[in-house]
Amino acid sequence: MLTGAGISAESGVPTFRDADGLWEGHHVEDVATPEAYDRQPVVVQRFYDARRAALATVEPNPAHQALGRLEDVLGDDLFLVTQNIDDLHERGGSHHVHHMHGELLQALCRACERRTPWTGDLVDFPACPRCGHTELRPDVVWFGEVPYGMDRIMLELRRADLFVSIGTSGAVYPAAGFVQYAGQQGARTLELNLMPSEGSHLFDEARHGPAGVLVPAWVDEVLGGVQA
Ligand code: BJW
Repeated sequence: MLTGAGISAESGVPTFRDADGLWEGHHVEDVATPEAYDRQPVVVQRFYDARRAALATVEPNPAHQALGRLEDVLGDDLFLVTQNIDDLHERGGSHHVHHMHGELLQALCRACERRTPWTGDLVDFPACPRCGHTELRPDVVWFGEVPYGMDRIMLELRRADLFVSIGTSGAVYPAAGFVQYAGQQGARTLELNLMPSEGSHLFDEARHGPAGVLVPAWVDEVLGGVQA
């Protein structure tokens, strides 16, 4: 299962490419690159500091909670990979979440390359608690960087008998290619999204509407089948 920004939209976390395509006044492509960080580190740190602070003001919605319930029943048979850097899946009851684009609540030291849980700001370039260098950046995957855990993701896509994509535009690779890969390996594919995504035609089935409605209904369907 793959999730994107749309699953957190009803919690009040803005998506990247809906409405005016701006995230707090920035195009994501202008701030989510290593080059942008090298050019304007303060702007990029402020962008992520604002999002980290906003995370404390939002709550998981029924879609996150439904996936938590699904994990309770399916256990290791469910592999949840999210492009989101928020922690709403975890707060919604999921215990095993693969964050392929990193996590907002972690900092990555560019000097020692170690990660540290982080809830405060980074704009003042605090010292890394592990090595003391002032080289902490958000632990997120920018354009041109390699997403986390790709080997594991590809393995799970090969194993899958069902691939479900929730709330993602299909505009960013490699995640946008998962549907084709999983389908070629024999999985049935299902899209749950507010509107048809760029790759909607690649899915065996597509259902369109808000995640907070579609996901709980779909989970009820699956659990009805499992528990019958
Ligand atoms: C709802 C809803 C509701 C709304 N209910 N739905 C040319 C061609 C092909 C590829 C490339 C290319 N040039 C460069 C590339 C590669 C590049 C790329 O894909 N670029 C594109 C612009 C084309 N990709 C990379 O660089 C990646 N790395 C890479 O490829 O490394 C090489 C490699 C790969 C694999 C193995 C080995 C090597 C890295 C990509 C990193 C993306 N990072 C970001 C920022 C992360 C940190 C942060 O959050 O700031 O990740 S960009 C941003 O986009 C973020 C998201 O995770 C990602 C995807 O966005 P998402 O989640 O789909 O959100 P939206 O807003 O686009 O869509 C929301 C959807 O929800 C919409 O469809 C709505 O309708 C829907 N929705 N409300 C249900 N209530």
